[in-house]
Amino acid sequence: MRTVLVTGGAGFIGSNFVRHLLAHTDDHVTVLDKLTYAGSRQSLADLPETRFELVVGDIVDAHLVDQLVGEHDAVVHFAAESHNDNSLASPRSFVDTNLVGTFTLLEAVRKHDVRFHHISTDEVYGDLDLDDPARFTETTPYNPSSPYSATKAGSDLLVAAWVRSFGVRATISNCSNNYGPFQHVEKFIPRQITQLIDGLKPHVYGDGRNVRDWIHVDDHSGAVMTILDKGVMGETYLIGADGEMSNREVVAELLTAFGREPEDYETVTDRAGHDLRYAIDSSKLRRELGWAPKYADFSAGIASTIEWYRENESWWRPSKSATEAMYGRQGK
Ligand code: NAD
Ligand code: TDX
Repeated sequence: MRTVLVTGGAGFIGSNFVRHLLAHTDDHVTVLDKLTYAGSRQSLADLPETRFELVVGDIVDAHLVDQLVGEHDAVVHFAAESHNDNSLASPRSFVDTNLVGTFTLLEAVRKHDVRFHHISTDEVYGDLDLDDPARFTETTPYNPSSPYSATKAGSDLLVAAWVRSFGVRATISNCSNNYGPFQHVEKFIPRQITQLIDGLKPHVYGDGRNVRDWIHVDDHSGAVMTILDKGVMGETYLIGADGEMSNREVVAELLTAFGREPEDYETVTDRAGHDLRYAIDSSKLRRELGWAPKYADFSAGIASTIEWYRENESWWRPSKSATEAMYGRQGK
């Protein structure tokens, strides 16, 4: 039986990944999570105690990290400050968690020679023009825009340096925008779904032409499991499901699903430095490791996500008013 330490496992993607791993392997999982505003015990509440444990702690805590890493066969590192808007308002915790936290984990996996998989984002590559035929690949130069993406880019470079300099057994994946259950209401799709459940209007930044490349979170989990099992040490894999859509198109899809007019949204203050377009070419992962996404139909994935938010109001309601108050102060 393999033992896996999952950092940030009480967050959106981490909790979905833990559920995916428990369903598809015999692994025992330990989650290390600080339970910031973005982490929730409730997201892990239904998991079997015999195969799963939650340790509440900080990835910057070198003593705790060293002890936990030494007790596991592999580490999958999701923990991060993840929201671009927060990184513009208050970047300090992004440097602490995303850079110093990743450094702390790397020192522990180096000491104990433990397999490490680092979760990152397509935002490290900057953005593309709307009419650019190019998509990001593993060789696209790094060019991050926001404090969030700069700290993620820095964390990727730390991993690459620890591989080359110290022979750490690590892989990196850079994924596009995820959607699905258990995503915090600060993020685009859950914010708009919960606005619509409350009978309010979606809020679209700027002119809404910005494009994101959407992937269902369960497809991200499957890709990470594939890389953990079959990935080549030192390699980077891009994860994406050919899901490019403008923010206006996504909002129209949500409004239609609620029986509202597709243009019935408010335009609000744009995000500073707002990246225009992300697009992933995931052919390396598909060709070399045989991965393929399962959620081909965005409308079906959105319908089941809306259903989840309707049925799990007790999960998101406590965060909704504080999140909207924060956006209100920013004119968003
Ligand atoms: P999230 O904000 O929902 O969850 C982050 C989790 O990390 C939370 O449970 C939080 O409590 C925990 N955490 C934060 N600081 C910590 C610390 N110092 N020590 C321990 N735990 C800490 O984020 P998410 O959207 O699930 O993203 C997870 C990872 O995936 C991040 O590394 C992010 O950069 C990456 N990613 C996200 C997306 C996306 O669309 N959301 C896309 C690509 C990559
Ligand atoms: O209310 C909103 N209105 C709006 O138009 C919000 C919250 C967002 N937006 C726009 C901004 C982006 O163009 O929607 C798009 C998506 O926004 P976010 O959900 O904040 O995601 P993004 O900034 O694209 O980053 C996400 O994908 C990459 C994750 O939050 C990151 O963690 C990941 O690395």
